[in-house]
Amino acid sequence: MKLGMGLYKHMLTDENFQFAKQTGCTHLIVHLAEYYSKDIVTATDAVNNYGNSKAFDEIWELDSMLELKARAAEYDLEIFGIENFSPADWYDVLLDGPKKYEQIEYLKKLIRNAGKAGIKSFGYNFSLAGVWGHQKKNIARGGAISACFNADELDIEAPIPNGEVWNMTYNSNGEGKSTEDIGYDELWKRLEWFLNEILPVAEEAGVDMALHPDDPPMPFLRKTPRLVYQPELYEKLIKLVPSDSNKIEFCMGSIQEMTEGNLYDAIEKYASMNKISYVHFRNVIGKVPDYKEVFLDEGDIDMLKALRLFKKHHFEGVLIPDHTPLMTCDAPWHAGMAYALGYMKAAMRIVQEE
Ligand SMILES: [Mn+2]
Repeated sequence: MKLGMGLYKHMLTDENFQFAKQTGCTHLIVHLAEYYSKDIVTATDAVNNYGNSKAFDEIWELDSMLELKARAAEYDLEIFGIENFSPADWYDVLLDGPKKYEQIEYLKKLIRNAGKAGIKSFGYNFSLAGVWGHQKKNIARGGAISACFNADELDIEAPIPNGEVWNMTYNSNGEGKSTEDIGYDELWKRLEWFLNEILPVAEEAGVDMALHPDDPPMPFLRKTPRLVYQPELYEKLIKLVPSDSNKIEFCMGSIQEMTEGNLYDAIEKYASMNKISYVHFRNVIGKVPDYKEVFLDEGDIDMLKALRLFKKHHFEGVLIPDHTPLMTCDAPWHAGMAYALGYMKAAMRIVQEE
């Protein structure tokens, strides 16, 4: 088990690498897609999304990845993974649109670049509605600002406008394929096509393709189906296209929010199959359709019990805090992260010494 931190694109600074080192991290998961730059805890609804997505950003070039890797190495940090494609680079793969053939070739290039840069994991979220419908409220302990979801407080059937997918805008003229009238089977078929294309490249590059579960794990959102909204649906993913590179970005928060199954059983099952690439170590109170993201030590999950199961199955990947509540001070995000990472470091030591 390795301790890591996730950093969004605008946070890939020497100062934050130093901060990661100071909190005891040895690894990083980096985001190269552009989102959360104005507001880390972002409320989205039918009117507000995560903003415009930029295609073919040069940050995805091999030289940029190597430069990032070298800068992180100056602080003894290894970049374990990249999290998420930019919607502008793969919207027609998700939408089965006319550009999917050229877009998949570009995605293959990005996976090869990651492999050449020694980056072992690529987290992705195969979703039409994406991470959507969170509200920003003072709901964590002591009134800390955090994300929450309550299906009764928003229009979960609000359709996705054309030109948007994955909760971002890829074409501000409103042109693009509709997301309506797509069934579960059709979305799984699109995922299967994507995996058949990308997994041989990922295997050769030595990169895990790690699927994040649906966040929020609703079966249907904005009139679109969702793929992994119950823990057992990961088994469907694994069987869909068998490959050593077909893996899971195991988000404990999202899995705990699911209505069926049990988080601890899911760790036992998928860790024993060696299918977990890296972990979002996050805690929550409640399940869909009503939950809130909270501090690691105030949620429904017994985080030490979970860690013991990762240890039991010899999990060797990275654990990162995912999101944390923002703490009331001059550096709300950094304080929240430092709190989470200190907790994780101590908990990992306790479990590893048992
Ligand atoms: Mn997550």
